[in-house]
Amino acid sequence: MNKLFCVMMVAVAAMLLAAPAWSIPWPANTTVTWYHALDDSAIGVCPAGDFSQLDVTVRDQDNQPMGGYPIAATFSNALIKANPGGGQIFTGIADAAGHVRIPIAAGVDNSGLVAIQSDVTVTCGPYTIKIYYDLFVVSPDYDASYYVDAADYSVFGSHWHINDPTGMKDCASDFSRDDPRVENADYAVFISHWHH
Ligand SMILES: [Ca+2]
Ligand SMILES: [Ca+2]
Repeated sequence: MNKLFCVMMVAVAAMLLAAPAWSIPWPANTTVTWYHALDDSAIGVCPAGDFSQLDVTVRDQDNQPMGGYPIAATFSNALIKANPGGGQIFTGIADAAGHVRIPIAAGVDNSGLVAIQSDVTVTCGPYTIKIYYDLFVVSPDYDASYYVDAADYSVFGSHWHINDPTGMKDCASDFSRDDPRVENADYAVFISHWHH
């Protein structure tokens, strides 16, 4: 082994020893929750992004916040349409504390009585940190026109006083979920998003 090679190997070893460990999102130190979910199985989305929002605090293996990292929520169901653009990916950047709250500004192209379902994959850069399966997703913007107006009101009216179709909290207009019927509490939620 020649002398130059030995010197290079020593230099490389020194660099590796000095290099900081990669920071990766650590499941036990990272939290992913829904802010203003309807319940454990359902979220609501609105073109203005002020219905359910994804709340993420990402910390690494040393419990240090991963500030500045891109966070993304990708929905599997193409009937969910982001405002603007119509895609299914919603993004944010973690702040210095590793936290970001991502508005899901979207409509859902579904005028039917039964709510659609979607998987939601949450990533931090290249790392998947959470997957929600078969989440119910409802919206007062039933035609994904990115505006809640009379056309949407007529769909809501067509669901009025109907029970959840299968008794599994899956009606597309059951926004409040305290009562399985579409009733006053659901109307109050719908109208709070009027002209959004
Ligand atoms: Ca609409
Ligand atoms: Ca209800």
